[in-house]
Amino acid sequence: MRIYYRPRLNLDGVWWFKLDPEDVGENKKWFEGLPSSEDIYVPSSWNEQNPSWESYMGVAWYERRFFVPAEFRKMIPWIVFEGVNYRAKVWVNGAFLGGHEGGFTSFKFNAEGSIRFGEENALVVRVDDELTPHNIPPGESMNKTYFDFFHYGGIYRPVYLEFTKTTFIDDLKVVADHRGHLDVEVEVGGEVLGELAFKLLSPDGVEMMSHREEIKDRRVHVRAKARGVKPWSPENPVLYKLRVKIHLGEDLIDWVDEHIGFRTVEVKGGKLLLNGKPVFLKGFGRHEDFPVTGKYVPGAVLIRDFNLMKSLGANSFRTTHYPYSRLHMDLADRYGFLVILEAPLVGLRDVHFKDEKYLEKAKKVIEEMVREHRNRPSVIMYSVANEPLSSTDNARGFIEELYNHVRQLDPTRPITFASMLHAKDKALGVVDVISLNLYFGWYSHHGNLDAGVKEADETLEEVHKMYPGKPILVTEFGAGAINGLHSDPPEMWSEEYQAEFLRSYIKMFKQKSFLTGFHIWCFADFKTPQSHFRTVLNRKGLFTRIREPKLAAHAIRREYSEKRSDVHPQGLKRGRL
Ligand code: GCB
Repeated sequence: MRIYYRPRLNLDGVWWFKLDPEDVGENKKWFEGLPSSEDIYVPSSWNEQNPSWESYMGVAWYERRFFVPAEFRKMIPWIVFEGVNYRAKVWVNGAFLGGHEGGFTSFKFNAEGSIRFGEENALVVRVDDELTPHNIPPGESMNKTYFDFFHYGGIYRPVYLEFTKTTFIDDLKVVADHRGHLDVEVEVGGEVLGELAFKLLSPDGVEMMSHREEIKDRRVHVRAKARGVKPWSPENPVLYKLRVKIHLGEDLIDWVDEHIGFRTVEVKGGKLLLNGKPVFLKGFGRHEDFPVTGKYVPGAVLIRDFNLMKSLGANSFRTTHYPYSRLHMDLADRYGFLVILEAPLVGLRDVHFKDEKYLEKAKKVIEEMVREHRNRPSVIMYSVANEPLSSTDNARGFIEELYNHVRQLDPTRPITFASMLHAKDKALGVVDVISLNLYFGWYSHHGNLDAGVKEADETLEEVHKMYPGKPILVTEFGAGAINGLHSDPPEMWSEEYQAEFLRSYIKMFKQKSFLTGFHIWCFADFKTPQSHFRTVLNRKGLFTRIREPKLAAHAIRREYSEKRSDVHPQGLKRGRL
């Protein structure tokens, strides 16, 4: 979690909006000001704000007017977008600032020279959410996607202006292990001058360490050992403050507090270790999805989600199927969740594995994701893809490229991807932890849970035999339930079938010592493209879309809050969350 002590101008609120189905706006110079408009709220996806925009896919324009105080005149104005789906082009007062492709990572532009101080300014953004097989994630149309979640468009994460002096902290990379080793790299932006001051503060504000040095280079690297630190863990998610300031003489030039946790993640002897001890992941696959706001989940709902997950005894989730918002990840650090951070590379197939350009684009997205979230103690693993059709050597090569890319960006965390092909997957050998999505008894053996669990059991054993040295994580298993639908005996879509499905799978998982955890698919119902096998929503949630519990939530509370030694044969102690 990072706090910048910089002047900030929040641009959340009502903006002007105009659809551009014929894509004429750029020729007609709409970037100088929209000719007509409707109201839209930012941050939030556009689709549900007006019934006629619900299934709109294509180009749309946004405009926002704002005032910049004259006293910021000597500072550099940055425009920060935390998330726009999918392509964005940005103008300020008619001047083009730049563009960005990719819906789930943030980007910013230096708006020096185009912002008017002490005056009104116009920010115009062209957003294009057209789906193509070359998008990340890929698809063809609203209801023909290679991924199973609704394709929401627009500026759906916060937008703000931030002001820095002409020397500033451009980037910060922190590695902090459970023994107190600290490795900090600061990238200085702008003019190289001044002095960098570091401090480590305990959770109650006591100074534990400090260091000052003159800035001679863009990159300042500090290694240190902090004594007596408490390790970060789900049981005790203790966050320390790494305070970085730039001084020039008497003046404070920039100031960033990074809230860090000291913890170590390793894969050793077929086990996933947290702070040197085996750890068992119990949790969920999830989505950023909420009625009306779409892909923006308001803070209050996120806090409810974390409290619900905790109350169920969960300690982990995967950011299925894209990096989540900064606020979402900040809460994961604070609530002590063990997060698998997933890249938005969902449903890749042969056309992608053969395409050099697509590989480059995938690497860029991964790099943006790693840079944005690499200092978080909650992120314990990266997932480079979900359900690639990786039964070929080409696919293995592609996953290997992604693996090596992440490895080089961050050598400290294990890497995985979620496989639906199991033993037939050629890329399992590449990664550190094997992740499997299992749906026997739902998509096959309809309504026959015994047969489904048996096949899931055999699949786990088969993959374990092929890769005996690797921990296996079940990244998805689940069944749909329409809330309020009951049946005895349990039948598909009833709350009872879902609860029984999860209980039977978990009973089988308890016999597998090579498992390092399981994530239920999924936490809450979420909107999907229309199709004959979805009822508007994907109903595999333990909670409805507005977070009301289904029967399975109660069943899982009992399963997850059992002593971990009962859940897991290796005798781990129960952690209070
Ligand atoms: C999966 C996918 C997930 C889907 C889920 C389902 O394997 O990873 O995105 O939503 O199955 O419910 O079919």
